[in-house]
This record gives sequence, C-alpha cells and structure tokens, in this order.
Amino acid sequence: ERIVLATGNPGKVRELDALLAGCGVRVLAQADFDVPEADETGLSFVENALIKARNAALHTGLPAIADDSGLEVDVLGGAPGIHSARYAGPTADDATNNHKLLAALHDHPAAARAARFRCAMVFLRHASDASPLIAQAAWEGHILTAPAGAGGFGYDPLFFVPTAGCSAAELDPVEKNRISHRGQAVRALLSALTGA
Ligand code: ITT
Repeated sequence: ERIVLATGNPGKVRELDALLAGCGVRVLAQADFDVPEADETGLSFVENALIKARNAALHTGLPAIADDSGLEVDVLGGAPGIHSARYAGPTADDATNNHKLLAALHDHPAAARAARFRCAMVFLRHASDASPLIAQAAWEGHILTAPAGAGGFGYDPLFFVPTAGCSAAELDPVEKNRISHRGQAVRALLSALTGA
C-alpha cells in the first residue's frame, strides 16, 4: 500500500521516514506530487492535521498521513502553539523563530520556562474519510537560555529534555524518535491502524 506524507517540512519528513520504515507501506513525499499548500485555518493541532491530510489525499488520490505539531510555553499562555512554524511572521525560519522565543522569555528564570511539544498525527484512507485515525502526544521539557546542539530542526536547540539531560538537538535521531511527541504519536497511530 502507498501512503502520502502530507508535510512540506524536511525535518518532519526525515523523522517520519525513519518512524514509518518497516511498517509495510510505501511512504511517498508530498513534494513528489503537485499538492498545493493547504490553508491551515484550524484552531487546533488535530484540525490542522486533518486539513493537511485531506488536501494531500484529494490531490494525490492516495491515503495520507499528516502531522501538525508545535511548542507550548506555559508562561506565554501556550504560545507559540499552533502558530509555531510562523511565530516570528509569515516568512519566519527556524532561526528567527528561536530568536523571538528567547527574547520573549528573556526575563523569565530557568524555573519558569516549562514547555512541551505537542503532535497530532492523523491517517485518512481517502479525502472524504469520515472516521480518520487520530493520535496525539506531548513531550515535556523547558526552554534553555541559549541554543545547544545541531541536530533535529525547529525549536530543538532551545528545548531541554530533563529525562535525557540535554537539548532535543543534542539527541541522536534514533533517540529523539524514541521519546519525542512525534515518535509517541506515530506509534499510537500505528497501533490504532493495526488494531482496527
Ligand atoms: P507542514 O505543515 O508542511 O507539516 P510546518 O513546519 O508548517 O510543516 P506545522 O504547522 O505543524 O508544520 O508547524 C510545526 C512547527 O513546530 C515546526 O515548524 C517547528 O517550528 C515546531 N516543531 C514541531 N515539531 C518539532 C520538533 O520535533 N522539534 C522542533 N520543533 C518542532
């Protein structure tokens, strides 16, 4: 069976390719099709994941998996949340987003920087699938005062993982996938898929 990965984020593609390897399906990249960018107007991670998966399924005719994810910082009232990819503006990249996050937390001591990554992962059999599979997971940590590490993507250099004793960008990719919000969500989705 073939499935299209409904994401344009190369960091996610890398992690999801590894997480879905060996599960018996051929995972195709959305970039190999003419899939227009989805309008992420949802108010939640789940809604946005469904919008992206529907968009990809509609334009490829294939089953689709989508990941909507982001970082929630408690002292910022849960921001950047569903706006994580564009926190610093419509053309923001990882560096400007990280810079904005450090500035927003400038006056907050280490003890007041609790945060978590969230991931909503959905699987649609086809574009009008009325009972999509949905899995969600969170990964707890806190925001550092300076970046550490060069692995991963996005906010990883600023996300300290207490259970690992280092930043998410200092984890090797296998270890990140073992414990991350995305790794947990993929495993939950796969067990829902095989149990169904
Ligand atoms: P697609 O919509 O095409 O999948 P995107 O990057 O726009 O790509 P999202 O809307 O889900 O995806 O935004 C997720 C953002 O949250 C992402 O750009 C990162 O900034 C951040 N993020 C999510 N998971 C992360 C991770 O594992 N490590 C670091 N940052 C992460």
